[in-house]
Amino acid sequence: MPIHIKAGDITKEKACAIVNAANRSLMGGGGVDGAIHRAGGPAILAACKEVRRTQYPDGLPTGEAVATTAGNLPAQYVIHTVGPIWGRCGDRCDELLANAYRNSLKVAVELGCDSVVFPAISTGVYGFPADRAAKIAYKTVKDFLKSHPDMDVTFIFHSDRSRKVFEKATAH
Ligand code: AR6
Repeated sequence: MPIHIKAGDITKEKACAIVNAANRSLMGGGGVDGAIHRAGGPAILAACKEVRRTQYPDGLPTGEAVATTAGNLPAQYVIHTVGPIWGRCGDRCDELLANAYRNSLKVAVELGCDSVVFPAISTGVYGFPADRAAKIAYKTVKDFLKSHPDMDVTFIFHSDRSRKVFEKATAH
């Protein structure tokens, strides 16, 4: 099963789709969201505004996912998803994080993509414990790939330290 784990900058990835850890507004922000909008240029924000106008006037619900152009990025698409905010997700934190991964993969399939790169959704500004998030992310992707064995998934981490946390939590 093609699951890759690496450290690096998601904006440099040439996959069919990269996933953005966005917020409900889809209007950009800090962290990986800020990096994607900066590197991809204004076409991404324009597409997000269109998504808000036509599909999600109240914002993208937590755990859902939607695709836009990747603008100037080497990827073809950005799949925006919203992870749960640790401390505000009650007893649904794990389920909502799993939804964010699963729904992103479903969107990738709809786009006809065979490669997707994920950042560590919710583990930055949103404060989800990294080791707990790693277990959920890995299990959700592994389960999804059972029915989509040709999909190539990469988990990318901004540092070697966070890559190692993921590897330890998932016993790689
Ligand atoms: N490439 C790969 N990973 C990155 C990059 C990058 N260029 N930049 C950061 N990370 P975060 P969240 C890692 O905070 O917790 C934004 O303001 C980072 O080290 O980006 O889901 C949004 O607009 C961390 O491990 O996302 C939302 O408001 C991981 O990406 C909010 O933050 C996720 O951290 C979302 O918070």
